[in-house]
Amino acid sequence: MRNLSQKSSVNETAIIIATSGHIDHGKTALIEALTGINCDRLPEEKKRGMTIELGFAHMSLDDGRTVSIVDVPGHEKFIRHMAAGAAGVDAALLVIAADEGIMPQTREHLAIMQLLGIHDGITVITKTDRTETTPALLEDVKEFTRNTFLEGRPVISVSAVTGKNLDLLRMEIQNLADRAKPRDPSGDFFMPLDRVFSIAGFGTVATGTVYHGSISTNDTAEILPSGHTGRIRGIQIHSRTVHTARAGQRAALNIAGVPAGEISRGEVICSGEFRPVKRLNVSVKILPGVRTPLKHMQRVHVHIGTSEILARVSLRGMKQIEPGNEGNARLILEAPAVCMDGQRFILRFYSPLITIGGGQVIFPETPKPEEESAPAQNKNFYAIPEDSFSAHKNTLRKICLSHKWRLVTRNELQQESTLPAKIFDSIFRAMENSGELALLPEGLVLVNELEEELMTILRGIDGIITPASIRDILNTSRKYIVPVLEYLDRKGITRREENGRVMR
Ligand SMILES: Nc1nc2c(ncn2[C@@H]2O[C@H](COP(=O)(O)OP(=O)(O)O)[C@@H](O)[C@H]2O)c(=O)[nH]1
Ligand SMILES: [Mg+2]
Repeated sequence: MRNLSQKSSVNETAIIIATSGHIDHGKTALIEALTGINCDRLPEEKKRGMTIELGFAHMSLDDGRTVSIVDVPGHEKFIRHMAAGAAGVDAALLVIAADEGIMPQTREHLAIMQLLGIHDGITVITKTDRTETTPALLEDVKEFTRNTFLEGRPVISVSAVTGKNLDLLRMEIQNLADRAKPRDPSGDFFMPLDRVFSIAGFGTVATGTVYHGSISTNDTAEILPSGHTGRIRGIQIHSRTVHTARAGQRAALNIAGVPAGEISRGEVICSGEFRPVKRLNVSVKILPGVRTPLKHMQRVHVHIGTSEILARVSLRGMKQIEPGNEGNARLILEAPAVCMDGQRFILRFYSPLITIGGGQVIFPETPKPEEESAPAQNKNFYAIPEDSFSAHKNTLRKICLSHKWRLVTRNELQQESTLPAKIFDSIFRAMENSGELALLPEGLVLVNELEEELMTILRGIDGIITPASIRDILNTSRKYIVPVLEYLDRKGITRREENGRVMR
């Protein structure tokens, strides 16, 4: 925040990228080689040659846009910092050292990135001045990234020491920026805090990744859960003073009226009607490699936004969720959280501390009057009582079934349900996450009852399956059958052959 008073226009932020990968694989060195910025700024980091805290850098693309970079620590002890830094970014650089290959935190970081819903990135093989990238390593990487967001994405061998292929990497980062969907800056402002400090003459400064909405100088905002209200005295993006910070940017906010000692990392600065809650309805996925299932009422660490909160997982009727499986659950938090509908989170076992899975907030629950003094209704939370939640699910299921094999589209389903868009989105996503329905190509919706009916029919077909043969059995048209078959191909149930499809 050095030049806080200096006004200048900032170049558009194209994308925020986070590093990921095992300790000592060259993440920080790579970012320094790319940007000239050394992210290990703490004296202890310099002394130990190890990243502990999050580091922040940025680089300019040829077209003038800026790429923000969050450098995360690789050490397993600092996964909480990693999860805080990676949440809310657009893409990942997965760094793997050529001489060591895939290591435990390479796996854990990729799993976390995947669970956080990050959907684009680049695999970077570093230290290739020491060891050439071997065909065996490339094969390992291909196998390791299969069925993840890095499958089919570029793999680039570089050296931070000689600068080899850094131009190629820059080009791929530009491509990444071109592929990224611009974020919508409208709506309420929401930024989890990752650093809070005080600068003499300016006062409190808080930094973070803006998840949603925008904020301008002189706006007031709340910091939750602590409940402070402050005025935005100044905003900087990459050390330049700007008037407004928007979704998809890294911002530093100078906040008047709130002492730095009274707010901390993990809190959210927001406008609108966000409220802290202690119960979260969520969908949960347990990683396939975890040794034990997630049990009902198990105590876990929840990493959401930049916060880490202890919680018990109520599985509502289920005894446990097996590794590789998904289910709906309720998190009973030991401290309040402030989050958005649809926000991703990571779950780690209480002990031993390993990442076991993650999920998505379906909608934060209305605070109970005895728990919170905050108002119950809230336009960001769409708190839907549990019984009407199941009722809405049932309505959607019935509408889908009433159309039989002339499948409804997602839009038609919303219209017929007459549910407001936000509530519909929440319920639809919950049903998608729990496997109660699937969204097919062309926007068609397939509920699992129909899918099961089709599976029975397919199992009865001996040999080649064609759209025409199923169309006649189901009394429908090709228009619906082709997207269904494409979906089954994608799921690995059917496989395309020359004359049609076969069951795998
Ligand atoms: N020879 C060589 N050494 C590297 C390269 N990149 C990083 N290193 C060294 O590897 C060590 C760990 O690098 P660092 O960037 O701190 O790893 P991080 O823990 O992943 O951030 C340091 O001693 C670096 O100087 C590289 O491309 N070539
Ligand atoms: Mg580092």
